[in-house]
Amino acid sequence: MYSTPLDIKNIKIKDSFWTREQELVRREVIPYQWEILNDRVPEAAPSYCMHNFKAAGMLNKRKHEQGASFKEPVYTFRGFEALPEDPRNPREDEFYGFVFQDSDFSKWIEAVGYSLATHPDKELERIADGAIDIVCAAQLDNGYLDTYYIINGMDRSFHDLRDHHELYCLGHLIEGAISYYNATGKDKLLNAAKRFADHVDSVFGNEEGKIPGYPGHEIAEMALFRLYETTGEEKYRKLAEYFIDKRGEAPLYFDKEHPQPKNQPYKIDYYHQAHIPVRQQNEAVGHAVRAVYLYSGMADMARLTGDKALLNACERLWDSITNEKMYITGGIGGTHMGESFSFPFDLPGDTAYAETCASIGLVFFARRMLQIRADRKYSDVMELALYNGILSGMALDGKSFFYVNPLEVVPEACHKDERKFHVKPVRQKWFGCACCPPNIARLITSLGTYAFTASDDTLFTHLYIGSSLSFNGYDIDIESGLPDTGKVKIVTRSTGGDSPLNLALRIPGWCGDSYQLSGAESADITVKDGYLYISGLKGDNTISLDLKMEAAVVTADNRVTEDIGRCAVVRGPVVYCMESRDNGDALRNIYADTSADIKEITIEDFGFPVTALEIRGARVTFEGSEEYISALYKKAPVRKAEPIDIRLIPYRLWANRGEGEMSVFIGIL
Ligand code: FUB
Ligand code: ZN
Repeated sequence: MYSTPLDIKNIKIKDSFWTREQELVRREVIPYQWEILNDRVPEAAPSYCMHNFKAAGMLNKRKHEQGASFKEPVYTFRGFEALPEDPRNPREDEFYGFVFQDSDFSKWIEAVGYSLATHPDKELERIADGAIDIVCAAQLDNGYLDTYYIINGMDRSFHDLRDHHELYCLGHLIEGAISYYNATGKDKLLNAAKRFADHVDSVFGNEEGKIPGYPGHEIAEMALFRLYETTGEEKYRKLAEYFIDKRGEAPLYFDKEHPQPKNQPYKIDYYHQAHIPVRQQNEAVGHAVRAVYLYSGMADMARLTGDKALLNACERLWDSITNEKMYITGGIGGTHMGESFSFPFDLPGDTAYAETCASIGLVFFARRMLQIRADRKYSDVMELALYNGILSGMALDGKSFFYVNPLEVVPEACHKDERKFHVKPVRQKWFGCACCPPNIARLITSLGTYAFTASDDTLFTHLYIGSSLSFNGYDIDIESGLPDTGKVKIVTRSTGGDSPLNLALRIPGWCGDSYQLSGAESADITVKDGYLYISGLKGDNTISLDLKMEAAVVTADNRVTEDIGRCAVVRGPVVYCMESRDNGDALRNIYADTSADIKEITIEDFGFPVTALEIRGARVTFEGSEEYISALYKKAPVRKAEPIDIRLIPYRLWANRGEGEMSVFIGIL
């Protein structure tokens, strides 16, 4: 029996940890991003996002006014990121920014929708309605809506599916429109998204005269399934299925559009997960965000169609990622070449890509797998990514962001070594390619839809987040101590019905099945795939679940050569790291005594209490006495070990106290 996310309006999050993050997004990030979309933050890279919609709307208006005498722009390629000569004086009728710049609005409005669903806000709604008017004015009469081509010339639209992002923009537009519609009941943007989807449906497919292609950057697949589930209109589901079935068909569609670029450093068909049909895929490859967005769509399709071959492929791809290609932080994408997965077990820390969006996509994939079958192997990773590789993407004030989330940083290398230019030692105000910040915003505002799913008769709790919700005739209040303690309390109150209540509670892998349950004595209790099924509860109950949470030392599989002889320290779902601010520079010289007790301390460095850790160790150096060829190398080294207490902070908080070295992995003494 499949489960579905609860209506976001049904989940009131009141949590000692996540309320802060949600409020940050609501009060700071959403307004800040609106300023950014309108190029009103002087110290940040201009977005040009709303500028482009206005320019396209102006052209559209002119076209209507001039009728047949309107001269359509003739397409000339101006680069994937077009910039004005003077960044603060863009021409009002030109397109600027990345080819997918429209999607920044869509992600913003999606976050706005989730936020309004739980926190009505008339002023924000007024701003959003105004933005929607601007966006909709840019839409062509046939439904097409991508400002890059509307402004630059429609004659080449849908001619470069491999690199251009029209179908990606469609996907994000659908997601944003559904969120806003669900929150407000206003369907203007939803209708625009449907019209664009209808246009795409009329243009793409196997039928004679249609384009037999599919998205170069996946997301339209999962968005169209969602549009189908929102509207009940089969055509959207069929279109999504077509895109998924078509991918990987030989010969490669993208090659028919135009030959592969010469000297491409990575294999382009792998980059797009189009090397073979999706049901035959065993290994997660290529651009990591694209990959997990595709796999999310595949999981939707497997759920909606019962297609076993597709589900098996999803399971294999999940295992490929999590057993061979995932950082301990829930980051994915081992190489910046093509922002891609590398080969199995290649997980370098200092050149990691681990794009914030990729971890977010992993959460999308996990939730969809959980909807098919509750298994903690999915929810454990979902939680890991959330507390670590995703939250690290945003500063504590919500005003600067990481795109790349490395596991080791030496600032000088980031500044001087071209191989590490993608790794930033401090968060950036904004990015020309600003996919990550609005992605964080939409995820955090919709957190409740990842924490819980429900089948007809069972409420699944995948993440422990303090919340109130109702389900099957019960009001349910959840209190959670995570990530500080593993103490969870669930109070259920019958609201009058007589059906029993069934709960499925995740027992996280990190507690190693050490937990105590009380208050559910009257129910049937079974455990399956890491979920505790409490069935047949009646009336009012107070259930306590105590998940053992203690700091632990973890090592990577020996095939991760990068981490041989090194360890990481975790506590529950939280991964810790060293910073030079606490431990001095040259973190590679620090070694931990893994047999020592790990001390928990509370620190106030971040403006609120944070559980930090201390472990005994040493700063180890080797000094030789006699030069070998030059002063760089010495013979007869003598080991010096100065005992120290190594201070560790949660990885998500690194680089919030200025620039310095950071490392998740520590040498083992
Ligand atoms: O191509 C759109 C987005 O930009 C991708 O998802 C990110 O990886 C970045 O390349
Ligand atoms: Zn991104």
